[in-house]
This record gives sequence, structure tokens and C-alpha cells, in this order.
Amino acid sequence: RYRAIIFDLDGVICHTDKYHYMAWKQVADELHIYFDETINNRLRGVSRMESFEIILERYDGTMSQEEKIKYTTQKNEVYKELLKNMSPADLSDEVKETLDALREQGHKLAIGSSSKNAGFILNQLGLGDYFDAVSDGNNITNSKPDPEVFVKAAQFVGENPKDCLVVEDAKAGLEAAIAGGMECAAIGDAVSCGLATWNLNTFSDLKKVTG
Ligand code: B16
Ligand code: MG
Repeated sequence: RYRAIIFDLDGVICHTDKYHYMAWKQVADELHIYFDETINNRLRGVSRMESFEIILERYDGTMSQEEKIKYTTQKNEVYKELLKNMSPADLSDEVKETLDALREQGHKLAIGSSSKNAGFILNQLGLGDYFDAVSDGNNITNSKPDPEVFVKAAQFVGENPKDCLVVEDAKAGLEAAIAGGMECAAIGDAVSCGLATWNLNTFSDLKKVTG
């Protein structure tokens, strides 16, 4: 029933939370800002600058736009170094087998990620040329919950939003899919917000809902 399936990257295809955490932690420590894994969870699906604004909620003082750019750039340099640790071994058998099965069923497969590092991460995972289209932080002006990243992904594969299913691990991502006129499947933490068309216990459950 779906012509295309659009996957969020971080938290759905792979898990980069720990690298985001380590890189943000370094910036937060330098600025003497309290930062922990619970705050890190709020950064899921949120753009880099918006993530920094959330971290700055606990900062006593003001920061110029130039300084904000300096610290987010520094975070990204550390994050990119950490991403070099990723390899095809970080792609689970379950995810790879499910993607292959969905393709076999005839679905087009696309990525819809807020990350500007999506292409690099996909290469590290050995998925550099696997997807029919990649829509990411480099081709959007508004990030999730704005639907732009998913609307563009649908355009890139030449399908109508109503014929697309979005797979997401973040509330902002489910909201983006719904705002874009798409059905969505929640996995992980996103299940508890009750917004999705489908709630998945595990990635391979996708085969049941797309069948
Ligand atoms: P970058 P997704 C999102 O990716 C991450 O979940 C979020 O934590 C991150 O801040 C955002 O990408 C931007 O990433 O700094 O690499 O451009 O979940 O939309 O695939
Ligand atoms: Mg995500």
C-alpha cells in the first residue's frame, strides 16, 4: 500500500546518540554547563543549532551568534572524528535484511534526516549508494517538526506524500511526517507519544505493516 518508505537515519537505521553525546559533552564542559544523557535525548531529530539552544537553557549568560557558530562548529568537528569509528558492522543484520525485504516487495526506499552528516554516516555503514534518494540537513531550510525534509524526500523519489510511510524514533519527526500528509511508523521512544499510524516493537515489524 505504500509506494515509498522514508527512513529517519539517527535512531532508526543506526545509533549515533553516544557520539552526539560525547561531542556535546565536551562543549558543555568547556562552558561549565550541566549536560547529561536525559538532556541529550531531547536533541533527537533536532537541528544542530536548535540542539545547542537547548543546551544553553542551563547557561548563565548571553552568547553572541558568532560564539554559537564557533561552538556548534567545534561540536561537529569532534562528532565527525567520532563518526570515523563507524563501519558496516554498525548496521544490524535485522535492519539490512528488512531493508532488502522491503525493496523486494517493490517499495522505493529513501532517507529523511535532519543531519548534515547523513551522507558521511551512510558511507561509513556501507549504504552510500543503497537508497533511491537521500533528503537531509543539507537540502532543507526548516528542520523537523517542519515537514520539509520528508516532502523533499517524496519529491526526490517522485511519489505523492500520501503514498509514503515515514519511519521515525523522535516526536518531532512524527509531527513532521503528519504535517507533510504522510503516514508514519514509530520505533523506540517515539512509540510512547501515540502519534503514529503504526507502533513497531522492532525494525523487522515494518514488513508486517507494508506487506
Ligand atoms: P548534524 P535524524 C538528527 O538526525 C539527530 O537525531 C539530531 O540529534 C542531530 O542534532 C541532527 O540530526 C543534526 O545533525 O549535527 O549531524 O547535522 O534523527 O534526523 O537522522
Ligand atoms: Mg532520529
